[in-house]
Amino acid sequence: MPVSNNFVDLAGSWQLTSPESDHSASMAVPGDVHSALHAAELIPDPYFGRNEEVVQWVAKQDWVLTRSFFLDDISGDWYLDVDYLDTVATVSINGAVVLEGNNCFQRYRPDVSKALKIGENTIRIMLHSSIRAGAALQAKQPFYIPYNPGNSPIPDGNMLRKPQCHFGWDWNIAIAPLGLYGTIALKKLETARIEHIATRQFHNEDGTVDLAVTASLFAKTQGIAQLYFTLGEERVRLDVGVHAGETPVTHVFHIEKPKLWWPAGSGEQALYMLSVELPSQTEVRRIGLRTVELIIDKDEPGSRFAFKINGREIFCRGANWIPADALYSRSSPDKTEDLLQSAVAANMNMIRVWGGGFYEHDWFYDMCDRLGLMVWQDFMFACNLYPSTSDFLENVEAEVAYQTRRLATHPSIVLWCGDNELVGALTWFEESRKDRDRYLVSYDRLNRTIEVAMKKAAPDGIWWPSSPASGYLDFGDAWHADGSGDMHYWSVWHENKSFDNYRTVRPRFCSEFGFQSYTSLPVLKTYADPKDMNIASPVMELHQKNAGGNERIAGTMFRYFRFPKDFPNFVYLSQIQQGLAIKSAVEYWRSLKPHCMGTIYWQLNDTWPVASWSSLDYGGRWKAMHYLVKRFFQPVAIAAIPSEDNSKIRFSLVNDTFHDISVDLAVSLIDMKGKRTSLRTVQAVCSPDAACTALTIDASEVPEGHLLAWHFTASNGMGGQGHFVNGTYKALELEPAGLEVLHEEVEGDGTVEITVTSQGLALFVMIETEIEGRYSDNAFDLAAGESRRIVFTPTTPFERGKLPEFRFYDLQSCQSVD
Ligand code: BMA
Repeated sequence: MPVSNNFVDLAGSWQLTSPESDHSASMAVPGDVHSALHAAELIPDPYFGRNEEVVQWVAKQDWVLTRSFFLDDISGDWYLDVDYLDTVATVSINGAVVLEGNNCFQRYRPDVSKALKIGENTIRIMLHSSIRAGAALQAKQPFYIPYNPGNSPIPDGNMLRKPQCHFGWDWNIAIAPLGLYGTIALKKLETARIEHIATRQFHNEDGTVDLAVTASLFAKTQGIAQLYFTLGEERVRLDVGVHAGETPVTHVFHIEKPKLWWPAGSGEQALYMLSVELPSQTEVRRIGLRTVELIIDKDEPGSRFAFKINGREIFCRGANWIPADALYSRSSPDKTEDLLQSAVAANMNMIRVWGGGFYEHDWFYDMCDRLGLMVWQDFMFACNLYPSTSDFLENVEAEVAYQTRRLATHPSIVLWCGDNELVGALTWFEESRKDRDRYLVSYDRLNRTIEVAMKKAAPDGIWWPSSPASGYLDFGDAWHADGSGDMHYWSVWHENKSFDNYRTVRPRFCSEFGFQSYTSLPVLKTYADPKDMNIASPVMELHQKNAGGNERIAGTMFRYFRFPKDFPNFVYLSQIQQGLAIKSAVEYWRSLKPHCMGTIYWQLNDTWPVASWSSLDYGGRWKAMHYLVKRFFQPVAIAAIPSEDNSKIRFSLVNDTFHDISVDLAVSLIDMKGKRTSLRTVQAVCSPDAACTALTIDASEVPEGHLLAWHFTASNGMGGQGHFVNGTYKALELEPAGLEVLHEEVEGDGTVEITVTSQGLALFVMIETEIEGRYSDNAFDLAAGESRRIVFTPTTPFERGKLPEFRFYDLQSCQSVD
């Protein structure tokens, strides 16, 4: 336990007990109760089999956390510093209540001086059952506030300021976790403490930047605090007179030759180290100098929706982020960094921190700053209706003020968005359909509270009312109207439309659209026994949280493919199908640039092993789709896009770079034996930051029994290949590919080189092994006689001489029983 004369870190081992059952275990804090009970073997692994059902009792009762600590000096003022306390909690020290917490998204700093004593002290946190607390709050509402049972099988989560997906979601386990996921420390208040740091950037006409840094100092009484501001080499000391309450102190740094921060793929991620110090406290922030604008100028179909960074419009390529794990104790900065790196490795430059999870930890945004991932930051409200009573709104106001101030210095955050889908939710419940006025006014009170608090805390931040939203004070259907704002386009998945249907809309910015797949076989094996490996087994159904999801996956397969021969191939094909769905959308929408300026698919990651819309498995493996994402998000990309009547095929060339690009494109035909015949070669030029048509061909040029294929190289070194089937894959009389595989362990670096050669046509060749790691490419095509050398880099190097077993899938063998 790190102790100094002004600081006691209370993280570490606590005792967990329940006043309602005689369970007792030790719990690592920060951590969650379920993980502690599992570690103590009091509950089975909640993620395995049908254990979700077995552990339901945990959240139905209260839990108590206790520990002791020693103090030999209690002079002066002491406060408890707590954040990520989940959620309705009573904290007492030596029997005296010091805090009643009710918001997992607030930081609490109660004065505890009077509760302390010299010698041994005891701190106790009573975590009240969220299920009971939610029900009690619902009963007190002046009118019923509906929540979405389709997402949340555990009721009344909308009453509580904690991650909404804790109550279940259409991809999450429903176990209502509880615990403490952040800091818990006792600190002595010496003269003053730094409460917040805010920065404002002024980018001057002459190219210089003024960075105004404001530190808010909190004090209990008058005094003089020695404050240092340091930016790079420049360090200034200010002796500041503080008074009781908060005293803001500002220093302006003038930066003569600023290095700008850019999103990944558009330039460097230059970061300046800023520190603000008091003798007893040092706060460090990494500052990226950049300007952000959201362009929403009116135009013919409605209005634009484009992010401009440092004066340049940037097409946003990305995915939605949900919490890294359903249980906090199973997450770690390393695991999260791996997921975010996978986003960047797949050519993303933006993630959306979706409103049903957490405001993530500081280190999460530090990673985004470093990696160049722009963050669309939702406030944490999703898919429910919410109270608008004054106590609720006051709580929200404090939360928004705190979170905005905590996060606003991060260059990665480019947008603050009020919520996820709260406007649409007004149409989902009988109560709000019957009395839309009441619920819309209630919504507006909440939304307005968030907006005002956000703008006060970060006057330069960009506010967007909701996702999706057609515009400011526009409560229209942003699911189907594509003229303005951001769109959530779910007709293909939730309304069972064909993949072509993505080409019937022209979004300005699509911030959600998705298609499900099964999680990869090695991950399935972590929760299912061999007997459960059947798409309709109870275990598979429990690990599918979207009603009808398994049917949708299988039903879509019937439409496009011949049915796979066994369960592993069903899993494989579900991932190829998912990739093709999202590829259809992204390729078309990117080709509409600058009409469309962003595609953020649903969803990057998983919180536990489950069938879902994610492109990364729980644990971080790349599903087949993620390899496709890397290709269709490449800054310079070519796509074959059929016309509405399928009579023409247009090769669109997208250029997200700031330079002219010329591309050599070779288009060929491939027959079912894999024989390639050249059809056309063209050179096309695309101006900076644009999309154009490189070539259009008549569909009649592709004879029956042939695929259209192409490869290209671009003047900036990028390149790629692809194929296009005019019709469905199931109509193709594919012949066995005759794959030959050679693998070699590479001396020294722990990687494996795999060379795959095909005698015939092989589509979507996918390599898989039980060992975690990344392939240099996967889900690729081979024509007859072609080879590919793939490098497999295991996450942890395996023992020399013990090559793992690799499995190979391809479309033909997946569908044929021979
Ligand atoms: C969107 C999201 C989530 C959900 C997803 C899939 O609307 O905002 O609520 O998980 O759809 O249904």
